[in-house]
Amino acid sequence: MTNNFRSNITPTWCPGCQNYLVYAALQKNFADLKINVDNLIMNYDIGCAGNMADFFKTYGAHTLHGRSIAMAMGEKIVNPNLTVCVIGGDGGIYGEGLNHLVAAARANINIKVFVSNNFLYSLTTGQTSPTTPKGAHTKSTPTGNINEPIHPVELLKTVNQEIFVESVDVKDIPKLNNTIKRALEFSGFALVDITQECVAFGKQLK
Ligand SMILES: Cc1ncc(C[n+]2csc(CCOP(=O)(O)OP(=O)(O)O)c2C)c(N)n1
Ligand code: SF4
Ligand SMILES: [Mg+2]
Repeated sequence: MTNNFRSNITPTWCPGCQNYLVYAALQKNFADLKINVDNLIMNYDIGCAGNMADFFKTYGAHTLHGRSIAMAMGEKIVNPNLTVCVIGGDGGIYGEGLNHLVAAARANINIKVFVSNNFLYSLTTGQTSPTTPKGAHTKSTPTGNINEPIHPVELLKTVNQEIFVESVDVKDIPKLNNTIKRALEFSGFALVDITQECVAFGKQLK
């Protein structure tokens, strides 16, 4: 079956949202690698990034906040022939779902996790996430964030040195495409941390 992986629903992100770049890069790499859409399953977390659920035309599940990796692990265990992907935000993957991220990395299960890391809970209009810089004034920390941010790439490298784990700035398009390609080709667990600025609520981080 041929497919450009895109549904006929127009994305509802804010104008200029950097999730458009992630969406385009994933489509390009699925096509370039000739990934069989019949064997592709996407698991979406909750949030602006997770809303990609409506914009891809593949098999998939729009899961619960923080639970997309748990779904993906189950799918891969049941059918190892599937290409199993996860798309989510820093709040869902590094906060509510961090235990699942660590478990998947420890098991080196062959799923591909793509995180739109915008350093905020954006869908809910800009509260702190685990990657929000210390001192940042956000809706949930009006006097400044008192917590140190976590560093997901460094964290996962301490969990398992056999896995693929890299961070890339969303605006570096060649590197973004190359990193996604290598993650999809890797024969085990892969995390691509895609740093970006939420154009609606990110200004408060500066
Ligand atoms: C279990 C649960 N807790 C909280 C929420 C409310 N909620 C919906 S989206 C969201 C924030 C999402 O932030 P992130 O995962 O970083 O995604 P982004 O919107 O930034 O892409 C929250 C807290 C929820 N839907 N479910
Ligand atoms: S709130 Fe931020 S992350 Fe969400 S759609 Fe708008 S720009 Fe994108
Ligand atoms: Mg976020």
